[in-house]
Amino acid sequence: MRQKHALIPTLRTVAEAETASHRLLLRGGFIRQLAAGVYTFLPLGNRVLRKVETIIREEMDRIGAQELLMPTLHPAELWQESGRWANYGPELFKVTDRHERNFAMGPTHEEVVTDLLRGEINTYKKLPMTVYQIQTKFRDEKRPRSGILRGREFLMKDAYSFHADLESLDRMYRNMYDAYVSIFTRLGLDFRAVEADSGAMGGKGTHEFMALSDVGEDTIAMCESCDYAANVEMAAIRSVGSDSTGSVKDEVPPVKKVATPNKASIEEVAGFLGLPTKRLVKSLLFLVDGEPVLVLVRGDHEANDVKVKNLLEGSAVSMADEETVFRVAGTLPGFVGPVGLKQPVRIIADHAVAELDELVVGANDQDAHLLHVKIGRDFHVDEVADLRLIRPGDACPRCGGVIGFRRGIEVGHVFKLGTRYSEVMNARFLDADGKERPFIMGCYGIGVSRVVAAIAEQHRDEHGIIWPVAVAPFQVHLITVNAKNDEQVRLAETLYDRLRNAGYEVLYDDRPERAGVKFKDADLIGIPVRIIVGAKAGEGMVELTLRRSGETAECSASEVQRQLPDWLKRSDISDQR
Ligand code: 9G3
Repeated sequence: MRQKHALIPTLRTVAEAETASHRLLLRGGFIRQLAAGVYTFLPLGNRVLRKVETIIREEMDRIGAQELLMPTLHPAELWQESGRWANYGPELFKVTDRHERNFAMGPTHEEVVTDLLRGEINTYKKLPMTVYQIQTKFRDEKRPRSGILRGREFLMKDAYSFHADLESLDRMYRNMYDAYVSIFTRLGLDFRAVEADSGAMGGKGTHEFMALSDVGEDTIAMCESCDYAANVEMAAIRSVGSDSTGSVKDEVPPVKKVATPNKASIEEVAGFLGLPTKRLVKSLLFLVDGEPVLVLVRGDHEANDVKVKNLLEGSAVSMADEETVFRVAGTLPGFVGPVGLKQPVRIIADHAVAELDELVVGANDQDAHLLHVKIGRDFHVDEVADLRLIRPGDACPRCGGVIGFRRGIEVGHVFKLGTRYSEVMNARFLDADGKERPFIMGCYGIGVSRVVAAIAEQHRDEHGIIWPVAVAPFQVHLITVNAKNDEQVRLAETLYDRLRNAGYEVLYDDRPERAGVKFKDADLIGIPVRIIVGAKAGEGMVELTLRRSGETAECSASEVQRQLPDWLKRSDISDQR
């Protein structure tokens, strides 16, 4: 492509843009915003997007997934069948057609694909079957931000697999998992597959693929010694013994009530009583599907809402409002405790609480706490479980090593759905015994447009993006230092034709701009190998430069073609982490 007539509107500065990738994608002329969370991919951005898609298609086709293209306009009826029309709230874009019929603009396609398969497949002989698409999705995010990292209209590869039994689903899940490892490796991403929570999706078993980045919205608990990695929402706590407290006293003195005048926070009470926070216990009243449940965690720990929800199999889990706290405990949240509640509630305690010899808890009385409380003697615990949030420094649940926190951008997510959709939508097949059974399903997503931003986050310097060769908009950036110098232009034109005829993708900066401007733009655009045609054009000499390392070498124009394969390879090797 010749830059003189190309739509590559580079910018020296951009006003807003809190993340580097957003700033550089705007400045490099890759994207432009149309509305909040809605973006145009300009020619360079589009070329990167298409390369990402090609890599994804190759890996999907390799594992036998069949590509199709489903609509973005979904009849409301399908979403009503699955029960998601009402409960997905404002994030679900809804439109009405000229006949007043309601549609959802698809945020995902479980309903559509399940409807498709229930109409076309009814025998186990046709299973397993996996289909996928690369399609536009719509989600009315409350706060779209960071450019295409979290848009309201974005490109997703979503695959869906249909099985007669769980073993078959497990095989496809493994194949998809491995395909994702290949995809993200080929894309040049530094990523981790982490155990995740399947959330509202139901089903058992799910992994998120996280591109490590400080601008990532998710926090990953990662072990420094083994390859354990989990979304902090899911990270398990190493079992008993890791939280052993001080002396084991056979005799706990009777409960003693102490005044703790307006000391509501754990830190204030601990300070007032001259105790470490780990000797205190937080009593948190949750509402799980409307039922109050008292959760006890150690004062220096945080309750993990996702673990509470998963333990209680509750779909709606929230902290109880003050009115409920008053009704159940008769006091303010800071003084709630498990002893002397106004009404009996289910009490579940984290392992670390169960290991304490005695507890300091709220007295269920304004400005008072109880000392020397003993589980079993002074109150009954219904269940002891892993309910707390993992912390940096905790022991790895798998090997006991040290857990660290990293932030990540979720670029992929694979789920074992089971019959979550096929049951409710009556999508069934006849099994080998002639018995009708609901499809067992899996679903697998990659945020294709988000991946472009994740790559830009991980591959950049202060001058611009540095595209891995596999996704770069072009392989070679050919630049004349002085477009008015005949010798330079002649040599550049010759190289341009020769390289393109050899099958290379070449962006040729033929603009009559000052050299400084052309090099600044080249840094922003980030094409891996640069060929500079300058003063020595008359001698048939050019310069080769790697965008990533800045490595430069003179080379005769006739040698360029032989050298390129090695220079392209060096561009990526210098990036190996
Ligand atoms: C909605 C809206 C937003 C949503 C969903 C539904 C996320 C929704 C989860 C998934 C699960 C998988 C197939 C590809 C991989 C991910 N946001 N999810 O279901 F109505 Cl408004 O999309 N789907």
